[in-house]
Amino acid sequence: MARPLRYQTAGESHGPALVAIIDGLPSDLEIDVARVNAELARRQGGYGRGARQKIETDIAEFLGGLRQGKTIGSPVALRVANKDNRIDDPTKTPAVTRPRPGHADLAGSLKYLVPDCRGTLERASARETAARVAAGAVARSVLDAFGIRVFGFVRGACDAWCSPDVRAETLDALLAARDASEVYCPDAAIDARLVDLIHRAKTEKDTVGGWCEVHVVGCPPGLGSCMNWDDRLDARLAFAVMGIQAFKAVEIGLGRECGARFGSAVHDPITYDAGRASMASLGYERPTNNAGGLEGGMTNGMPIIVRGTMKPISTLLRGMPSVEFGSHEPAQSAYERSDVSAVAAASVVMENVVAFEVARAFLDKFAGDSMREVRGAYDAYLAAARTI
Ligand code: EPS
Repeated sequence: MARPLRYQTAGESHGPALVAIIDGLPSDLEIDVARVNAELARRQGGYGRGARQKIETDIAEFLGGLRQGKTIGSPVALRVANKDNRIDDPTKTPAVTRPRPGHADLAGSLKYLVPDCRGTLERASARETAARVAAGAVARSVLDAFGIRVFGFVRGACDAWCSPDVRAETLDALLAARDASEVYCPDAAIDARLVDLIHRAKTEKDTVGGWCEVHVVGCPPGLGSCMNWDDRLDARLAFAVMGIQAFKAVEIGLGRECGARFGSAVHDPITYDAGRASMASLGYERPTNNAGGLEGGMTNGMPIIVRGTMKPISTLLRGMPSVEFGSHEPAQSAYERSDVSAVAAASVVMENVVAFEVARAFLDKFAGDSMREVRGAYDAYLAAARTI
């Protein structure tokens, strides 16, 4: 019985570990463990990160679901250990009583009725994204098996942004450029400006956010569904991306710019080129991709394009106006060790949560207990779709 792909995480920032359980993977799927760990290492990087990343070496330890590197059809369990494990030592995790504007501190203390923000911030911390990156990187092995590639990068921040031409043909060069960049931005000129911007924020004891973008290349048409609102893949992607700590907006394709144009300048014309019938588009070509690969909540054979906006980190070295719990007197917000910018890391998180959602939609359409059945369903579908 094929179960829907889903996952859950547990763990606090300074607890013993972060864990993830991934349910619904078919059997006989080879998991690229080296890539899972490479993604975890990438998540720890990027210019502007704080001292925590020098303490940790994030590695996924698989506790269940695999035999000799392949799934057996059972839930996959993994653990990423925290070296900075001090949650039970009150001297090393003192009470936080001056909530930071923008963080979960105030809302969490009011929700859980605790005059110490520590409990909420331990779970709200973006450290949890290590577990989400690992879960996405595991599920991504499904996409690898069908030649579907996922590419995430930093598009920019403030007044510096790039618009790379992402296509199957340009992907390798863009990947190399992104991996050579300190802020995971494939445009060298913008990379330098972003480094300057983050440096300036640091000097001013301030923080900076930015925009991340993810492209999924090689997706067959028909992933997601227009039949039920919660099966629409654009809706699922928005949910997943908005669920990343500090994300405040999600766009698909042209996104909010759609509101500024007439229909003829938004919708992507449809043409047919028999010579490209073996491509993901099955020959249906679109000279533009304003839809971001999704129409009616379903993939249309063009690359999926998702953009997310990350707000600046809410822990400012210089603080922000706040109030002391108990006395209710004005006070500058508390400072906790943090990052000046985590936008590069966020692009890795976004890449992997998007990969997870696409893998989920893929397995919904081509469901099977084993990879052999999934492949059979995929091949049969493509053969049928080519007759349309
Ligand atoms: C993070 C770990 C955290 C923070 C950051 C991201 O570690 P620590 O709190 O021990 O320094 O650096 O978390 C936040 C930005 C936040 O608001 O909590 C990580 O591993 O990504």
